[in-house]
Amino acid sequence: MERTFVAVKPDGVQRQLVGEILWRFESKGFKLVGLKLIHPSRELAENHYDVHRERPFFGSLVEFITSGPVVAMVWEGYGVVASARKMIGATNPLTSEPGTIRGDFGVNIGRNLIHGSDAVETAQKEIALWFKDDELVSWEPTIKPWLYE
Ligand code: DAT
Ligand code: MG
Repeated sequence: MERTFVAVKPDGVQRQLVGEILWRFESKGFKLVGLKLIHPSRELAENHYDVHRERPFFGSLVEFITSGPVVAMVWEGYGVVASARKMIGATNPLTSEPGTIRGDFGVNIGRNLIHGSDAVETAQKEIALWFKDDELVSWEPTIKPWLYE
C-alpha cells in the first residue's frame, strides 16, 4: 500500500481551504494516516525544496512556505502518489485543469496552495522529513470493502 506526502501551503491555510482539501482526499477514498499544523522552519523548508536550490525562485519559495502555518498530511491508498498529483493539478494554477485543487482555487504559480510528492521515492523521503514514525497511525477503515474489491 502506497503513501504520499501532501501539504496545504500557507496560502491554502489563509484562504480557509483546509477543510475543502481534506474533504477531497477523504471522499476520494484515501486513508489519512498523519496530520498536523506546523509553522515550518527555514531548515525544514530548504530541505523539502532541496532539488530546487539552484532555481531563481528558491529564495521566494522558501520565504513563502515559512511565512505561516502549513497543514502537513500523509495519505495512504493504492496508487495514491500519482492520483494525488492529478487531484492537485499542474504546477501553474492558471493552466491546471478545472476540477483539480489548483485549477479550482488558484491563479498564480507562487500561490499554488498545495504540495504533493511527485514519486513514491520522493514521498518516502518527504514523509520522513515532516513526520516522526510515532506521528503516523495505522488503522483499518471499516469502509474498506466498499472501496476495494
Ligand atoms: P510542484 O509543486 O507542482 O511539484 P515544482 O516541484 O516544479 O512543482 O516546484 C515546487 C514549487 O516551486 C511549486 O509548487 C511552485 C514553485 N515554482 C515552481 N516553478 C516556479 C516558477 N517558474 N516560478 C515561481 N515559482 C515556481
Ligand atoms: Mg515538486
